[in-house]
Amino acid sequence: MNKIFYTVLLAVGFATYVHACPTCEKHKHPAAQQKITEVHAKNSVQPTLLKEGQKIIINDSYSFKYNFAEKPKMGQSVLKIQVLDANGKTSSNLKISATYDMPSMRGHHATKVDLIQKNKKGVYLLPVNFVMQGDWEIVLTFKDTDKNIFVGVINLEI
Ligand SMILES: [Cu+2]
Repeated sequence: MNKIFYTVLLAVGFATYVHACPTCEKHKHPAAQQKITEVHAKNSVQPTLLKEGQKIIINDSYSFKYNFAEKPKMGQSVLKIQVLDANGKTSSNLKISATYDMPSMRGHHATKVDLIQKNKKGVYLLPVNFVMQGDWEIVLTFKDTDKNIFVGVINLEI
């Protein structure tokens, strides 16, 4: 009987120790970083967390900016992506694909766009259908010929 008691005590003690462990990966990283790690597991390129309106460097030849045509809300929104070449001119040389979903209920609204279409000005336009309120994640993958050169993640709340 005593043996069992001490075994249980030891197990509880160990569980408490593990939970409080300061080096534990789970507690060290903020939520956004955890999401990024999940995305990373599916891509060979290290994903970058993106911010609307900011210039994001892809490589020596390309950079891009993104913004929503209007403040995203329930229903259809349009994400605009403008790729710039080394001279700062709009470029439509890259292929961009996208996936989007709700991280809190992964798989339920998972949507894939294999090739984002461009308008006449060479700006990429991604229609995103936010069918629920809550947390959303959009993953953009940029390809030069057939090689992935950049993966970006957008996290937003609807
Ligand atoms: Cu949902």
